[in-house]
Amino acid sequence: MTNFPTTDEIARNVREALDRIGVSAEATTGPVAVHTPITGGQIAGTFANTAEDVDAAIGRADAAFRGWREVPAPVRGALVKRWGELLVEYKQDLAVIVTAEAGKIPSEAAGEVQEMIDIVDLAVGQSRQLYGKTMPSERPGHRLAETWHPLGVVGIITAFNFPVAVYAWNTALALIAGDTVVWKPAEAVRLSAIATDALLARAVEEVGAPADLHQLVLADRHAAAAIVEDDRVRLVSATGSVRMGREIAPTIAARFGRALLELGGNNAAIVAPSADLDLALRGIVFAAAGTAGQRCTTLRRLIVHTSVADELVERIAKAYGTLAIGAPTSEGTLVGPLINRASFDAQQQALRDAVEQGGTVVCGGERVLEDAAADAFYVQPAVVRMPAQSQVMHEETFAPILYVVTYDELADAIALNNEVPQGLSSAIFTQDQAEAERFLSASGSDCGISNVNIGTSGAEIGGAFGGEKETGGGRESGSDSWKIYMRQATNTINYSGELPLAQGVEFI
Ligand code: UN1
Repeated sequence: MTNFPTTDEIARNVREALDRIGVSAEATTGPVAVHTPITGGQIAGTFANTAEDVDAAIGRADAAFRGWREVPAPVRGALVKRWGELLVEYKQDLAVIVTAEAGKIPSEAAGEVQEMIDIVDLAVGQSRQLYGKTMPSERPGHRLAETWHPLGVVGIITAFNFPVAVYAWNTALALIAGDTVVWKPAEAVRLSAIATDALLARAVEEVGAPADLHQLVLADRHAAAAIVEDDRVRLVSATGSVRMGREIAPTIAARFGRALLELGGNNAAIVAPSADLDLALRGIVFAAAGTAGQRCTTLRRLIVHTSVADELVERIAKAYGTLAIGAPTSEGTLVGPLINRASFDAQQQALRDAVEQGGTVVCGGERVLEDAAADAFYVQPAVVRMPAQSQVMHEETFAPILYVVTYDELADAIALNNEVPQGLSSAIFTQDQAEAERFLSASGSDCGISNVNIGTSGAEIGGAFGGEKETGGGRESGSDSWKIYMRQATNTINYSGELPLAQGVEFI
């Protein structure tokens, strides 16, 4: 049984962290309540922006873009670098706020801030590497080249579960690309957003960049609709549910805006007969129960070879029995709360559906610590054996439920991996290289992330992050994702003094 902090203690810690970061008490004492999932109590209040405010914010970001796009990219990098230094300095404070608002355990909250620092490093380097290609022209005395230019205002919509990292993935690259940003964070995690934005504001001021190049709007989706609808927002980068993606994608497409969508994940791991089960066990438990099952990369489906299924399931259940569940602020806690009651209700419904579809709950699933925190929702991570990959396994339930099915042939396991509508992350545990390669091949996993001997979650920022099918197709953070934040221009320069037409066309 863990010790529970009082809501007041959490609020005090958050206030102190905000003080150090430089966020005034006024900014966090508005009429819209901010709750902590740790106790369910209210820790602050914020003001809500109206649709008019959002419109004005887009206008300011658009005006700032006119100047920012002229600033040389490496100089833009200097702003991002300073932001990164402040993130290093206030890492602990930001992590405290993330823990309070999202319920993450401290090492995961600090890890999330580390992702911000990492993407900043990458973006600063990238600011000197916005390479365009030069290719031979088919005509004499001509040069043919591609140039990358700033795009415009980027609208960033983020989810509660990674309240700061996903914003940083987008913002660090958008800023070095010469774009300006308007951010709509999830309503549950507004303090994390205010703190992150305050650190960026400080960096902007210190390096003398245009103050309006970042705009934070604390608005619900109705008030923030302009981010999706307004032509001035050239790219909308949105992380959230498939339902949200279905709603916004047609609107953005109708105005020929760009969309970068990071929607649901329903990630699977295959465990082959040759797998190192000790290693697989650790990988599975972190990926399935870590962050209380609230990552888009969380492991939700385990596809285990029949020959090792019983042993592995027993060992997972045993390991689950040792996981410390409770207030993330208590030493040793590994599994914190679900974000709210709706999330708990969805978890309960999924378990009922699983049982109805023939599943057997091996362990977990029940609500715990209700006496200690009546308004918070802690659950025991569940393992459910399913007779087949039925409907409930095709849906993403944002809670720690791990469904297990078995297979005999690798081809069937890969088919199960790919059968669901989502396509974010996937993994195989095997010591058979040919099996691993088949899983990674063109006819293997259809996901944006495919791993070998490592779980589905916890990706590094260096590789592009995102997934296929209902996951939305977007890629953000590392690799060459910077290109989506820029527009490409192809330039043909004629220094021949003649005017030969391409493809040998003859005219005047
Ligand atoms: C998310 O859950 O929205 O790979 C992002 C991971 C993290 C990011 C998850 N680096 O689990």
